[in-house]
Amino acid sequence: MLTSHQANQAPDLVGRPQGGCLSQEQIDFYDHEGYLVLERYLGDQELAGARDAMSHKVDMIADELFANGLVVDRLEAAPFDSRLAQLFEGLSDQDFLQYGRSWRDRLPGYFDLMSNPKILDAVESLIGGEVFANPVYNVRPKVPGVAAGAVPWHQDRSYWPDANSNPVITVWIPVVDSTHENGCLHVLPRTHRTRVLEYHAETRTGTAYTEIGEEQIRAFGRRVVALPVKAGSAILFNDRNIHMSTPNKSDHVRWSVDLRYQPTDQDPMPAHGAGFLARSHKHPELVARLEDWLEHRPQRGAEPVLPPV
Ligand SMILES: O=C(O)CCC(=O)C(=O)O
Repeated sequence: MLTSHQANQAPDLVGRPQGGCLSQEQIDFYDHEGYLVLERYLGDQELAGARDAMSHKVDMIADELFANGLVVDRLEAAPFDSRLAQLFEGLSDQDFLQYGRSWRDRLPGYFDLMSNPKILDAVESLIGGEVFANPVYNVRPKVPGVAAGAVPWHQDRSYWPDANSNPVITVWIPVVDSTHENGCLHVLPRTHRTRVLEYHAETRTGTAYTEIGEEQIRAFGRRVVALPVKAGSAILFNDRNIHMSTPNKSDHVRWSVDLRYQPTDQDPMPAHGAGFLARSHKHPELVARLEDWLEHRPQRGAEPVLPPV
């Protein structure tokens, strides 16, 4: 089924407030190319909470696979980056997809990462200091041999075509080194101000990822940029930037998260879950704490709801 949507042109690059940590050169690169790589932006300590949350989920999956007789060993001593791959070796894509192509569990480590001041500083440079964490964030275990690991060409906006939120900025962070072999991110530069292109749901992976046809990609006549980056790097792009990732041909899992942020005066997209107020210079007292997020409250305390700014 083909669908087509038009999105408004991007106001994200107009009248951007001062603040944040990016240099003018970095902002100019983002404005021009539609993405920005911050190499080794976060250290091991800053990733530790998310990594623990991922390990916790793998423990739960290992227990379930073991209980269902699908594995004979929980592989508790296996390294973080290969345990999930080893658990699913010999199992089917369907076995893997029972757990979802990506995860959105409410585990404290993910909240810590989404609230990381360095991430918010970078985002503030692009959209100002009133920052809402969009409900769509994904923890991605890209497991070798699982077709759902490779994400076809798409614009994130094709997942929320009717939302009135603009811009939504993705901050994509690998928790292990992301390489050509394990399926790094690829972008089509200078597509960030493009309208939302025609797309369809692909039928190869069992996930119905949204996909832009190859002819449309070729029509841009643009060189694809592969972005292999070290663990803890951050890749920023908006929800009209066209991107994809390749299959994992390594023997380990390419763990990553994609976090999303937008200005607070935009549609909070409740149909996708509860996001949260991550930073506010105007209302710092309302910034959500862990307990708010765990209770699906978008801001500190129960009432009133997030005020428009
Ligand atoms: O992590 C990947 O492989 C793809 C990520 C992606 O498509 C996204 O963050 O929108």
